[in-house]
Order: sequence, then C-alpha cells, then structure tokens
Amino acid sequence: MKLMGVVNVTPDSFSDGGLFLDPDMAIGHGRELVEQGAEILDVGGESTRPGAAEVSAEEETARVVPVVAGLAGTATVSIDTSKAAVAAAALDAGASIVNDVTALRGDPEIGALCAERDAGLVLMHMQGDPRTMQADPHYDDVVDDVKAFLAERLDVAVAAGVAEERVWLDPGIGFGKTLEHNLELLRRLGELRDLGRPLVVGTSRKSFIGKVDGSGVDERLGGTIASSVLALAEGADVLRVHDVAEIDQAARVATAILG
Ligand code: HH2
Repeated sequence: MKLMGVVNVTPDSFSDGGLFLDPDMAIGHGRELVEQGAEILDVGGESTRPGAAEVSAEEETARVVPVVAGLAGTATVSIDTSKAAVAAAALDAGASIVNDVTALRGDPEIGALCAERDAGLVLMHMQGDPRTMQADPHYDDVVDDVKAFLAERLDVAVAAGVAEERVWLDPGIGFGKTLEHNLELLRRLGELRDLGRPLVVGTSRKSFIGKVDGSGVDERLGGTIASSVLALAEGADVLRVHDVAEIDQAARVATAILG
C-alpha cells in the first residue's frame, strides 16, 4: 500500500483551497507529507469539486510547474490534470504519473503523451462532469457500471500505446455518486480487483462522510480513516489523502492486523 498525499495549488479546492497557492507553501507542504509517509505527491492546479470553475491551461500550468519542479526530487510526483498541455509541462518538470479524473475523455491526447513519456496513468470513474455530476447520478448497479467503465477506459489507454502495467484505476469516490453509491462502491471495492490493475481510492474529507454524520469538511478525519482502512481491507493499493500522518498510522496498524 502506498499513500498519495494531496498538494492542491488552487484557490478553491473543497477542503484546502487557497492554503497552498504560493509555490513555496505548496512545496513545503509536500515535503512535510513525504516526511509523514507519502510516497507519491499528487499536485493539482484545478479543483474538481462539484460546481468548480474551469481554469485555463496557461493558469493551471503556471500554478503547478514550480511546485512539481520543487518536489520532483523528494517523491514520485503525479499531476492531477485533465489537460495534455498541463500534463506535458508537469512531466517536463519531473512528474512521472498523470492522474486524469476524466479517464482520457477530457483530452484524449493524454493517452499518447503518457505512452510517449512512459508515464504512469491513473484513470478515474466519474459520471457527468464536475459542474453537473451531483445533479442526479444514476446507475443500474454502481459497482458493475464503474467496473465496465474502467475496463473500457483501460482498453482506450492501451490502444493509445500506454503499457497496461503503467495504468492504475480509481472508482472516483464522490464523482457523480449519491451517498449510497459511494458506500456500496467502498463495500464492494474488492470486485474491482478483477480488473487486474492497482486500485487508487480517494475518500479524504469528502462530503459522503458529512452525509453520514453531519460533519463539516474540517471535521472528517475519523471518517477518512474508517473509509481508508476499509478500502485497504478490500484491496486498495494507493490511498489519496490530505492527512498523511494519521492515515499512515491507521494503515500500518490495519495492515499489521490483516497480516
Ligand atoms: N479526488 C479529488 C481530486 N482528484 N483523483 C483521483 N484519482 N481520485 C480521487 O478520488 C480524487 C482525485 C478531489 O479531492 P481534492 O483534490 O482534495 O479536491 P479538489 O478537487 O476540490 O481540488
């Protein structure tokens, strides 16, 4: 199991927007997350929270490149973007993984780019797009539907030349899903193991936790720990989290017990 620490260089991310907009602050934060146990740092310059404003490629690149460059020697860096131009600039600056929450639907050129650079690629499930995704999500069977989607997007990535071994898959907790959808995906996460690729799971501070107990965005550490540990027990390989120190301890203890 690996921890992917979140480094948001955005004014509007749902839990830490504006905190690390200054590159030096973001780099300092990333280094701290590595000391706390993150092996991967996921640098993002555009919020994907429901209703978030879109950002130009130029603005997004200007936000992320200095931070990627400042962190590349410290950890494996992934770039959280859906734009090939931003991904290319981040790979030039030292990132080695592209985390595309649109799974190559936003900008299909990301596939060819990852193939050419031999970069890792995270393909995430999302129903709709960030502006509309929470309007009225619907599935026949959320786990079967997400699984079929990820299998299809994996095929698309491989057809674009990405080595299958370089692809990781993510059910996209909170992206076009009701509370029940999120809970069922986490409960049955193990079924996605059939896809044969490492699973990335991001539950950190998300609103489904607040829907369970009414907690605000800065009061969801317990729910993040519970969901992360259960995801681990179901076979998650990478946990994408903001609170690295706490999740690292929880994951170590859970792993020791699970054996
Ligand atoms: N969640 C967020 C962003 N990127 N990428 C993957 N692969 N999986 C996720 O679950 C995921 C993701 C949302 O969290 P955050 O980055 O904290 O917020 P925002 O999108 O508002 O910046």
